[in-house]
Amino acid sequence: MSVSRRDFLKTAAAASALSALGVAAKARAADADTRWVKSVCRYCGTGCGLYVGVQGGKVVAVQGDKDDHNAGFLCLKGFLLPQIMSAPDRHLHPLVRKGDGFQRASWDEAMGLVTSKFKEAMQKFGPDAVGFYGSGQGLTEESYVANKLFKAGLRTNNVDGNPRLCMASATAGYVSTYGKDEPMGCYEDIDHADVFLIVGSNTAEAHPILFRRIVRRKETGRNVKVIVLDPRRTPTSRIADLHLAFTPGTDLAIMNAMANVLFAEGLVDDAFLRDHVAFGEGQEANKTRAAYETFLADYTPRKAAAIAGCHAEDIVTAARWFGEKGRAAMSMWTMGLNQRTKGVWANNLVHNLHLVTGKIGLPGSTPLSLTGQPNACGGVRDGGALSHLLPYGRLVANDKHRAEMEKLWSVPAGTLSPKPGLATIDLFRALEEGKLKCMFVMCTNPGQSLPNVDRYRKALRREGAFVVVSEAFHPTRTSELADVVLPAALWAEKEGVYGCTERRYQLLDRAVSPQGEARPDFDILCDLARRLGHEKLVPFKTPEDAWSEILQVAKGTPYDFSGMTRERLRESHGLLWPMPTVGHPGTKRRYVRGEDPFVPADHPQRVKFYGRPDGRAVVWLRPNKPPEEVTDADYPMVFTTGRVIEHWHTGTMTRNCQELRHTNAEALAEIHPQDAARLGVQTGDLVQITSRRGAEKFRTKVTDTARVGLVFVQMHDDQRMCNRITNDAVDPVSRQPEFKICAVKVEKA
Ligand SMILES: Nc1nc2c(c(=O)[nH]1)N[C@H]1C(S)=C(S)[C@@H](COP(=O)(O)OP(=O)(O)OC[C@H]3O[C@@H](n4cnc5c(=O)[nH]c(N)nc54)[C@H](O)[C@@H]3O)O[C@H]1N2
Ligand SMILES: Nc1nc2c(c(=O)[nH]1)N[C@H]1C(S)=C(S)[C@@H](COP(=O)(O)OP(=O)(O)OC[C@H]3O[C@@H](n4cnc5c(=O)[nH]c(N)nc54)[C@H](O)[C@@H]3O)O[C@H]1N2
Ligand code: SF4
Ligand SMILES: [Mo]
Repeated sequence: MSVSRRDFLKTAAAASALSALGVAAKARAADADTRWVKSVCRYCGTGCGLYVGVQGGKVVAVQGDKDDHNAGFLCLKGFLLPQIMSAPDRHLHPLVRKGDGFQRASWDEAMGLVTSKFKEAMQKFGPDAVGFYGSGQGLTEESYVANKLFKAGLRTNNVDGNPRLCMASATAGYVSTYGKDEPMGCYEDIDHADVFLIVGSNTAEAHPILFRRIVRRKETGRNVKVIVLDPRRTPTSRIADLHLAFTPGTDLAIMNAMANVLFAEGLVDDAFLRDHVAFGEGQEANKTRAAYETFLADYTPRKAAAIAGCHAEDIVTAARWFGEKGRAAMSMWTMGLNQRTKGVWANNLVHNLHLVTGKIGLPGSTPLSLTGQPNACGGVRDGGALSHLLPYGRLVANDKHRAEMEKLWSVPAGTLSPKPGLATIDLFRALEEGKLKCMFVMCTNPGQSLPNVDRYRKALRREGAFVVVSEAFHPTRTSELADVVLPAALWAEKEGVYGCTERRYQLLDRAVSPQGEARPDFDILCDLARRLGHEKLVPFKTPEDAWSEILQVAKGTPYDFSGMTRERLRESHGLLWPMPTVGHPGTKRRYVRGEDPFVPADHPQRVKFYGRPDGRAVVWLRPNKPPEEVTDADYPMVFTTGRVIEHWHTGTMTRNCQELRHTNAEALAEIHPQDAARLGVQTGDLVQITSRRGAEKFRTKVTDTARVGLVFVQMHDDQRMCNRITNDAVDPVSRQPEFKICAVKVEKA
């Protein structure tokens, strides 16, 4: 079962070569005249520090920052960032729709039109007739201004964004288990872990530089084990000592069965359970440990294996490795858990494993949810730019929190609406129904990335709907549907803060001027605020002005990063909150005495889960439940979607790199040889995949990385769009859609 040392070294070398380019790697164009500006990678939530090389006012190169967590390494996408800056489809002038086409307009004309449409809609139909749809790729200052303008200025909570498609279940998982969002651990824990539980994460392709760090730990540590829970064989599972493959959507049974084994074999930490844990069901933390053990009795490894289509012995092995006393266990997960109608429950079940074993808050022992986008944590989750949130852990529905924000924002009491706004899918459904009249879309491409996308593409073009898109490229699958397309400055052309997976905040300095007439999203939002009469609410001249206010808004909250002044951010290579004073070193491990400033130095125990009033984290009794759509005679196969290493989401950026454009850019239907034989298709043949919602054609790739009965298609292709097929059913708590599972039929086309 365990990979031999020789095999491991071979696959590890291959994986590293694919994923990580070394410190010496610099783009060709760099030379002695190159000026280097400190920044952060534009792409994933790993948040690699880098330097942008500038010559003659142009970005010509990047190189990894040796002093940042990535130790100078970058993956291919990061390394090729310079190429996207002056791509032929860079969007450089405002455009306004004229019939089926667009006409060039001045900024004043375009913004004038936006202002009058928004004003008219609000006057006629009230504040909830408008909405903002943002992104975990915007800068913190941008998300902050949008959130403040719409919630406190326009007085609607219809502010949401693509983190709803991405991290909402992780957020709700952390909040329900610990009372507050965001991981307690850090990247450094990777260097101390003895066992990794990687569940629903293809780390090798989606977080390559973190994967490199896991590989290094496995190479250098003693008897380090990697367990991968993924229905497919992936580049990540190649380094696994145990790859547990199963029917998609059944891992809740597997994780409950792992907990069952931990209790049965005496691998739980009784003192930790007594001192730090509460038990709960539904929404209430009012159960006992005995009730939990009774609940688990139903999840024997044998029963779970029958549900999941895996081997019972593998579940037992996974539990034993995870639970072995004295060894540090670290879990990592991403969309395989979050993009599910039971996504929050799946998150709770990962936390349960750490809580029952007490493997939490120790070096190498932590549940670390990997964040997708570079600033989903910092800008949107922390900053509260979702429809139910206010900045830094505050809630729209909480009277005290609204009153606090009204005071901080100097607006009259009662300004903020107590009614949570619409979450992503509901927001687009309101557009479809004609209840939402105007939508501002910034730094995201919903016309390609939403599930059941044709439905929402129609909504975006609905008669009477007015859609503004701020975009760095045009046309995209969203901008082609818009009424106004504003040219956005891109990455190195603007300044602001990104916050990545491990609560690490970093400053991206502006390296070059925006091209054409492009403007930073920050400037666009401040201009919109002025035109809508909210210049007092949004008086900022620079992102730095907004940052000063953000420090005040975060002060005194569990996020407190008052010590992260612009100067400190500029000098540092990333700072981890909480960091309540300028002299504070930052916090690697939250909730831990001696590390977290909010745990008193004389606290009698090593951890304090202060996010909840009783200071306990909750072990939730979460039963196994099937996905929203299961296979049947008409739709006999499971359809799942995800990423490949070379491309980023809707491809607008990575398709603009020569080296990436022709690499893995076409979405293929990955089908197991047995299914291919049954369907009579071979690699290269065209198949049509149909769900209850829609259909798309793909060329086939016959591969045994697929599971029998499962089709995988990547999400990056703007021509063959997998989202015509995917399911827009959402988790009832997190409102995150089930991109990962739906039922389809596959036919030779
Ligand atoms: N190259 C690249 N990297 C990226 C991105 C990108 O676009 N390109 N995007 C970034 C973003 S925003 C995100 S959110 C992350 C996503 O990062 P990941 O979540 O790691 O990537 P995905 O490919 O979406 O899905 C991960 C795995 O979930 C598995 N899966 C499917 N169904 C199930 C299930 O029922 N249970 C379990 N346990 N697993 C299941 C799939 O087989 C797949 O291998 O990547 C980030 N990094
Ligand atoms: N089938 C399927 N669909 C999925 C997923 C999946 O796993 N499967 N994953 C979901 C997840 S996790 C995510 S995060 C979403 C991502 O979905 P999107 O956010 O829609 O995808 P991106 O391609 O990242 O879109 C970012 C857009 O912003 C533009 N842009 C780049 N920089 C700037 C800037 O500075 N300012 C402005 N204004 N624009 C800029 C880019 O050109 C691009 O069009 O997709 C979701 N959709
Ligand atoms: S791992 Fe992520 S952040 Fe790091 S270079 Fe690659 S895409 Fe950029
Ligand atoms: Mo994401």
